[in-house]
Amino acid sequence: MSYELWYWDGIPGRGEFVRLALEAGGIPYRECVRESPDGEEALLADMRARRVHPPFAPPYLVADGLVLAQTANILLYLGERHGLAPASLEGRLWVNQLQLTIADMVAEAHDTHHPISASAYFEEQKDEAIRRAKVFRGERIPKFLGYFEQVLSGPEAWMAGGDRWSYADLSLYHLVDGLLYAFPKRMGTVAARFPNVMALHRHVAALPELQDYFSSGRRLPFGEGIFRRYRELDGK
Ligand SMILES: N[C@@H](CCC(=O)N[C@@H](CS)C(=O)NCC(=O)O)C(=O)O
Repeated sequence: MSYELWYWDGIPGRGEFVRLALEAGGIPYRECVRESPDGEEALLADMRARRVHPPFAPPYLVADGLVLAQTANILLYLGERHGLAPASLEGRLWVNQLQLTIADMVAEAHDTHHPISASAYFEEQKDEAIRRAKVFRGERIPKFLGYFEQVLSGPEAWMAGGDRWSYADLSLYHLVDGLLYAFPKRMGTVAARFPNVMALHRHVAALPELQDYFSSGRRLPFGEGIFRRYRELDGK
C-alpha cells in the first residue's frame, strides 16, 4: 500500500510535517501533485471531486479508504497506525497536543509576512507585517520556544519521553528549522536560551531514518512558503 499525499508543489509548507513522518517512518507514499502532468490543477480538481469528508485545504492524505486533512489529524492517524507516537491514549493525546501547539506557532509565523490577507502581496501589507513580526520576534518566539524547552527539560531527549522520537519531535525540528531560516538574526540572539530545543533540532537532523531523505533532493528548500526571509521582518 502507498499513501497519496496531496500538497502544493515547490514549497515545504505544511506538507513537510507529513513528509517527515512518512519518511522517518519508512512509509511509502506518492507526491500526487509532483507526479501529475497537470501539477497543481490536479490538486484543485481532486479537492473539487471529493464528496466524502472533503478537505478544506491541503495537505491531505488518501489512505486505507480515508481522506484525511488537517496536518495534526493526519499525523495523529500516522502516529497510531505506524507507531510514530506512544501507544497509550494519554501518550497519543499528549503528542497531538504538542502538534497542535506547533501548528499554532506555524500559523503565527505565516502571519508575520501575511498579517492581513494570504491572497494579497507582501508589499501590500508590509507595514502591518513589520508590526506583527516585531511582536512575533519579541514575545511569541520566546514564549513558544520557552514552552518546548520546559517540555524537554526532563532526562529524555524526546518530547514524549522514552527512547524513541515521535512525529511531534520531527515537527518541532522543522519548525525550528523554519525559524532559523526566516529569522536568523533573532534566532542568533535567543537560541542559547533554549538549549534542549536546539539539541532536539540537532538530534532529528542526525536521525539515520532521515538521512536518505535529506540527501535525496525531495526535501524542498524554504522560499515562498510559510517560512520566508524578509530583511524587514527580522531583527535581533
Ligand atoms: N489547519 C490546516 C491549515 C491548512 C492550510 O492552511 N493549508 C494551506 C497551505 S499550507 C492552504 O493551501 N490553505 C488554503 C486556504 O486556507 O484557503 C492544517 O494544519 O493543515
